[in-house]
Amino acid sequence: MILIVVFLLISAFASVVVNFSEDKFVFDSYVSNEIQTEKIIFVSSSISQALEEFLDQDDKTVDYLGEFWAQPLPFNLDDVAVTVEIADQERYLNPNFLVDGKRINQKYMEIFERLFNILEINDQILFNIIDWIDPDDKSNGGEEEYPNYLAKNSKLDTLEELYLIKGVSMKIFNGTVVNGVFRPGLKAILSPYSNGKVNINTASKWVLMALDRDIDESIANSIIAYRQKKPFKRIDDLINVDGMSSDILYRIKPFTTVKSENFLANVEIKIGGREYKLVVLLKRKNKTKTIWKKIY
Ligand SMILES: [Ca+2]
Ligand SMILES: [Ca+2]
Repeated sequence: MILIVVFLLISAFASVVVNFSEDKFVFDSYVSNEIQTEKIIFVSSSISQALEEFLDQDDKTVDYLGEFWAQPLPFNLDDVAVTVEIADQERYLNPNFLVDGKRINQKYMEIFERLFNILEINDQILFNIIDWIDPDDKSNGGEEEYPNYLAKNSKLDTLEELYLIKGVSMKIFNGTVVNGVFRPGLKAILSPYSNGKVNINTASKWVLMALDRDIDESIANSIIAYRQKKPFKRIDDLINVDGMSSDILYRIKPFTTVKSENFLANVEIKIGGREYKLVVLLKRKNKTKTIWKKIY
């Protein structure tokens, strides 16, 4: 199955590579720049189509880190080198779910308060994030003021927007090392693309711990050890994990899943001596569709 998909990816490049030798003497640098641009646009569309096919090959009823889509996929063809890394987004928590219309969603608030507590991030930043998203503005008082711009008062479209929010520093965003131990930042635990249900087969220890007050580090580690042997096919299978109780299970059920729906692919492309970064967001229901793609 993987071979078929790799073949699809490679065949997408074949027509691009054929013309390379002609460029060298026929076109001046401007024209070859234009061609390079066209090539990369063509390659990007081919890759996003190939990614759709790739994810459609996968079992959609359960998603876990041992599956082929979760492994880095590098390949080379003449002077085109591509590395694909896909992350399901349901491994993360979505800050957009903190705000439900004009109100704070209390259930998500509890999860986020625990998360910020675990990561030792000041609670005030959580309120600043809510304020950034919620429709309340300065006219109601209480909104953070920013020197050169206004709070968005709408949902996050990208994670990098968090940088615009008061209190979010590089350390808080990227994580930091405390006493020789890495403490993750917001980028390792949040995503604005998740459907709001955490996939217990792919979520990190910190996200698992945030789900419930009774999931401590040892239970979270046991969940991870369990799924490495055997992925969870149903949420109810969590009851087999040491330390889990039916009470915890009952409480976390509405916020958890065993499969993922949104996938972000980070693709590095080296073509003609240049490097490009392609990011593709894909949504998979019955069929996988590209939601957007960006080239850097
Ligand atoms: Ca799967
Ligand atoms: Ca606001």
